[in-house]
Amino acid sequence: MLLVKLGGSVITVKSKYRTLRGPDLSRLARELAAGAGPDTIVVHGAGSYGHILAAKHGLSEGARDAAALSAVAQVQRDVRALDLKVLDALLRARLRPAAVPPSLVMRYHDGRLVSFDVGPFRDYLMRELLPVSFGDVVMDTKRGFSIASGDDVILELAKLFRPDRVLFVADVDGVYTGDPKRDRGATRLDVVDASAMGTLALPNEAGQDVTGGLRRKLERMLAIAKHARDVRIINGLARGRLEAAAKGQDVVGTRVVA
Ligand code: IP8
Repeated sequence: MLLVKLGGSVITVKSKYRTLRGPDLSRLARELAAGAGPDTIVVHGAGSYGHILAAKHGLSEGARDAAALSAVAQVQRDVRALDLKVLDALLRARLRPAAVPPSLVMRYHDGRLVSFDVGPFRDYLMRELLPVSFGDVVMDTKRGFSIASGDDVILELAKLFRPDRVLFVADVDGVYTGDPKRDRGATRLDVVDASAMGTLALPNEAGQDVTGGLRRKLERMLAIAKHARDVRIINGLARGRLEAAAKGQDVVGTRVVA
């Protein structure tokens, strides 16, 4: 099995509210159609369809007042709007996507996942459809609502399906010793493991990313690597890489090993 996370930074312009990177999304969908086998699940991030409003209203801490509850409704609607764009792109690429919204299959308590219904994923796969899930606002039995990252969905799927390969499609070539967008001396690492984490100059602060900065994301990937044979971060803006990686080829990127 192949799990693919299309990062929010590669399918949207993360700093501009509800702005799609349409041509990149269409190309990535075509690359998936060319490279991925039938046993594949796609999960996408929320990008600017989720993080900007969720950060503004502090939704990762829950939602109780009227303004926050209105933001829950708006963000749920916005991430679905993005999901429809992803479904459209996959359909144009002649795949058979079927949406599995986390708000219907995941439940949290005080910010922690307490239940995950894998049934719809399994049922669509059995019927030869391509399950597509995404970062979402989900119900939380203590805080009202919580944010489920697409990475959290991937972690649960990895535990249950033990995939051969998990591909995190990002807007950079992999994990660097520093910030590759600012520090020209930053070098890419071929492999990252738990021991390397301590030596990396990773920012702890997440900015507008309500599901954590790079450190938090890498921690999740390390957890995912315990349940998958091969976990990699690759650059989705580099033409052809997703297709090659989906075919099992060894492309430029960073492997995450448990
Ligand atoms: O972009 C975040 O999901 P992610 C979900 O996969 C929301 O971390 C609603 C901000």
